[in-house]
Amino acid sequence: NQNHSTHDLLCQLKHRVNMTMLKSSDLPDSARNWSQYLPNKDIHEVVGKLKRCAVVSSAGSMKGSRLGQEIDSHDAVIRFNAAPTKGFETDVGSKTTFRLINSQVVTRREHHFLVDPIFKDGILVLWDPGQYNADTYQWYKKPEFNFFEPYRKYRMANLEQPFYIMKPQTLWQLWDIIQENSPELIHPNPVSSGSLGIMLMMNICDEVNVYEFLPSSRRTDLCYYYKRYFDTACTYGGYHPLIYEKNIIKKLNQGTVDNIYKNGKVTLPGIGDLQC
Ligand code: NCC
Repeated sequence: NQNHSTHDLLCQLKHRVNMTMLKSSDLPDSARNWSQYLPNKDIHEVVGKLKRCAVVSSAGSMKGSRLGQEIDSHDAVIRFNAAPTKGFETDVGSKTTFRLINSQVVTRREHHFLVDPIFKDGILVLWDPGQYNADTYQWYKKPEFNFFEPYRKYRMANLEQPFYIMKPQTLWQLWDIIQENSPELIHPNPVSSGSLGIMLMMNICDEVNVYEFLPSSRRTDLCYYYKRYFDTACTYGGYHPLIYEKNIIKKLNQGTVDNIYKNGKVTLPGIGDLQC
């Protein structure tokens, strides 16, 4: 029975994917020089309970969507990495409540993380992929990108802006559930920022509208709405198990197929109050 399995899947996501953020006390004392800047306050406490939230994928198919107003009508909006709003407001809106960034954004020169105004809006959440099954200590000894120093520097200069780091286990907890719900074996590469952002919003909001994660009829090889770069892997996955991530989201959609086709829009329920 379809409803039963959807409810089951939501309960799995609620109970097995830990969306509480990293705290200084999760790390050894030797990490103090940067871990002391981790927020003490739980992210849920900082944002409170939100009703309607929007997740804006960076896909090329956002271009020409004219979804900006609809996106901004939400109580909170999450965007990814260096995706801009300036100059693209008609299609992607201008509100940024959360920005989820991977550790490359913080460490690679080209992003000018410390100075680019793009990052100054909203609550920042950073993630860095550790090895599957690595505990926090192992991850801290061997992160994928060494973000500790840029994190410390950014925090020192912008202490009033909340800036969280995801626990390294969170993405693999989600990966496990994606694997269990997929018909074939998936290579254990990290899930994309998109899926992590959707999960975060489902934990915080009552309703989550996701735009152009499942591509609409505007689907295109253009990777981003903000950059001239063509690669189908951006939409269907190469490194990230994107196609499997997207299949799960499709399963959970409470909106219509027509809305996916026209707006790339999927409506997901919040799981904070879900009874399991
Ligand atoms: O591409 P990226 O993500 O920044 O996109 C954010 C999220 O939007 C969804 N997306 C994007 C493009 C597209 N055509 N379809 C989509 O559905 C995905 O869910 C994606 O996660 C990442 O996941 O962090 C990623 O980051 C980039 C890159 O590191 C950052 O943009 C910073 O430059 C990765 N690209 C590379 O490393 C070259 C990308 O693989 C995933």
